[in-house]
Amino acid sequence: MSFLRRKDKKRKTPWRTAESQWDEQDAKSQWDEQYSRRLCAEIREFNINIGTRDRREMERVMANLLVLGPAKAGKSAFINSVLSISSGRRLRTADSADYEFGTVTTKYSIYGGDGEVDNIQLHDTPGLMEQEGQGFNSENFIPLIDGHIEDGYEFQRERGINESDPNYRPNSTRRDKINCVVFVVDVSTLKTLTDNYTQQIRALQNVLVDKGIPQVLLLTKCDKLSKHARKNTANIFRSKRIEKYVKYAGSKFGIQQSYIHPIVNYGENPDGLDEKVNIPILLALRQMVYFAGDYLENQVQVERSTPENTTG
Ligand SMILES: Nc1nc2c(ncn2[C@@H]2O[C@H](COP(=O)(O)OP(=O)(O)OP(=O)(O)O)[C@@H](O)[C@H]2O)c(=O)[nH]1
Ligand SMILES: [Mg+2]
Repeated sequence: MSFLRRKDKKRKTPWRTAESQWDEQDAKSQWDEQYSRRLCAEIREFNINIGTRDRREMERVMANLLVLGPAKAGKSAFINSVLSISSGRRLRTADSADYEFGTVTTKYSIYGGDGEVDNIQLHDTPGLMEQEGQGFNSENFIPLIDGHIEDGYEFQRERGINESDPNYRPNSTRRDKINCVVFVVDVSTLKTLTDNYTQQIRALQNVLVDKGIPQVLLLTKCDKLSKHARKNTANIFRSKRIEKYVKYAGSKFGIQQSYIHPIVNYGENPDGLDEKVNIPILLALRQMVYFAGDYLENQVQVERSTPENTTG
């Protein structure tokens, strides 16, 4: 892994290109407010066909994004960043802090649904932790993605949710279910992330593969890894070190590189918004919404062919 320690050099052209994830327009766009607005509009206006091939019936995607990852990875900070971009001002709705022990988030909380991008819901969870019985309880994973857990559920260390819990939702609908999972990893800890975490994440990924639910990976705190990204977030796709870490994360988690998004979250200082910070976050969010839409469109077709399976 010595390549991960090499000096951070800046490329003349971005390493992410139109061939890998970006469209032609992305590759040509100036990183300005107009581009940030265009990305918001593409996210907000993304439609899927819930009719048939012959009688199309378009519906706006409501993306239900489940955010998972190690404690302190920046999950809640990502949610606050998205909510801030959507509302046009800095918000700190989800609890996010530099907390030495345990996980700051202890409850399952659902955010979103208004502002510039009003078609996404972000589902915040407690962080994964090394010790069993702490943080995210993986027994809750399947009930969560199947939409059986209501907003506000306090995670229990010793047991997963069961049907007698007040936050248990017996009959979930398509609107309650998760349609894309977002794994969040702090890029500055990627190299030292223990096998315990990698295995926990891999186990969750296997469930998603079985269910056909799409997943993406966010690499947060790129400002800590690259001085170029720290100086100007627009350099995130020009930093050779970040490029290498994206490749490394791809092999560590078995995820295609174009599904891995390096970002810098808005931090604890209350400064305003900056489109150079917004753009990598919006590029990631756009892919999540597209993936959620593809999955939903597919689900609608499956439900149509088996009408008795509309609830779960
Ligand atoms: N420099 C930097 N700090 C970040 C970034 N993202 C998050 N942080 C900081 O990292 C710390 C942890 O962030 P949280 O958002 O609370 O992390 P979390 O994954 O929600 O943590 P738990 O809820 O405890 O699992 C906070 O102090 C954040 O301000 C980033 O991109 N860059
Ligand atoms: Mg949190």
